[in-house]
Amino acid sequence: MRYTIPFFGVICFMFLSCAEKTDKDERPNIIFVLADDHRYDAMEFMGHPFLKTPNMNRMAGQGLVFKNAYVTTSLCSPSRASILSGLYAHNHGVVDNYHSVDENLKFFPSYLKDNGYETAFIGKWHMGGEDDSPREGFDYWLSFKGQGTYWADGHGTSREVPQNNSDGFNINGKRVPQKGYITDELTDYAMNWLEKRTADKPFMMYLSHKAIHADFVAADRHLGSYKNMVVPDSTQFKVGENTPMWVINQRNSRHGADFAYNLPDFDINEYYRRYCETILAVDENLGRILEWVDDDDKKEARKTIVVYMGDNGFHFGEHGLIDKRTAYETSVRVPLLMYDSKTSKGRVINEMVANIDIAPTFLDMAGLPVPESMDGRSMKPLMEDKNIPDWRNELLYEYYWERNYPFTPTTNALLTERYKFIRYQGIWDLDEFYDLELDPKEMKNLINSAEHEDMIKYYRQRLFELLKETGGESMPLLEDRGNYYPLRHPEKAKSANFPENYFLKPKKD
Ligand SMILES: [Ca+2]
Repeated sequence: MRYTIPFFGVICFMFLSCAEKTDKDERPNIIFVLADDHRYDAMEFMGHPFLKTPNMNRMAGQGLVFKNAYVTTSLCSPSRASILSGLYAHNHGVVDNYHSVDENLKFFPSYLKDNGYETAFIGKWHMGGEDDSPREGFDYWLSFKGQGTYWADGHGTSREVPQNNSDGFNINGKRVPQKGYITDELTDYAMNWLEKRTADKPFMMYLSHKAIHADFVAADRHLGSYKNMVVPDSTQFKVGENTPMWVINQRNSRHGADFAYNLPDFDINEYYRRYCETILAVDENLGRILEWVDDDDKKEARKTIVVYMGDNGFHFGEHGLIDKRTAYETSVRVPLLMYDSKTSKGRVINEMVANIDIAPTFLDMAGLPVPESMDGRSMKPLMEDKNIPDWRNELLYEYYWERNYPFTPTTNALLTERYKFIRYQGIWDLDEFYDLELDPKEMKNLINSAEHEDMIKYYRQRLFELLKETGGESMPLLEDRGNYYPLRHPEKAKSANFPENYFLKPKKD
């Protein structure tokens, strides 16, 4: 049965705005569910034409929806490190998917554990490749090496995925075989941990799904659910105006719509259907957690907040691309939803928030000070519907070139609610500037627009100011590791021409 307390009365209790006045044990429990590569619009309540996500809808309808949630780096390991540390990639140093984390880096679970929280990590860690041994800050640990696998026997996979492996789970240092479908099984372990725990202290559980990472494999029960459905917006395959050469060239690459994963017969509609079918188990299993939280008989459940987030987005043909990494909307925007059992009315929060805000928020919710070194900021006041006049209205974005996928350059961007400036490092190419209000699909690059010249100049300057303020003026240079994917298809899209304005204009007389 659901409580019917007036909404505003609930907020204070719900998010413990009164933390300092309450007993330590009244601090909230936190269940953080992280999905991999879940783009912001792949949820039913976002108006998706066929995808059904009843539990994400419920979180949105009865909880908080952060409409403008971003990642500051759109790649698995760097984004995960930002979530855990509250730092930009240029400060935590995890700038690719291949290197381990600096041992001196302290993640938010350690702060919580040191201050009386029971903590659990269950799922994909993916920082440090082949090592899935227990990390600092967790009382309970279950993880797997690299990308793990959807099924232990690998069925349903259509290609070899780098860093996939079937070596089972590492549970508190012991190898245990994987038995079932990964999303179900990780949630089984999560539910089991919730049911069996006896400690008389608040908890933080970090459930980190393998889904919905490529190569997408849905649970057997969901196979064929979206048969014959196609990518909703086919206009997205077009190349826009003044598109940088590297984008046009990436189209015919491992991360391009023409030669995705270097498969000559790649079918993007089929791939998208598989993505949506794989989301179904994430939603269903989220429902199991919401059900636990909704159980009025459990005191523990009533003070629990569930947070659902994606670690980065994913292109399905936008700009001729697949994968993520870029500063485009479908890559940088993520779902961010919050839910507890006592709130019945949903609320949309429009402020710009990011992966770097998760750690400060959780510390703040636990009544702990947010270390000054953290780049992110606590979202707790926004959760409490407070007016925060100095909340950020701009956000830094960065991506560091990986030799493995040589087509996407090092990228720095400045995002505001309406405009986006994107700068590339180390290549002979166009930068980008978009008016997202007039051009939400980023099809018209205004970088050469005379009308926007002053604004672009300001954005460029501001980008460097923010880099300087946050210590982002130097770039880590890490050793090349992993596979190299330079292949192009000889019969697909040709190389880009240089932009017209790069050519010397002949003199008129
Ligand atoms: Ca990811």
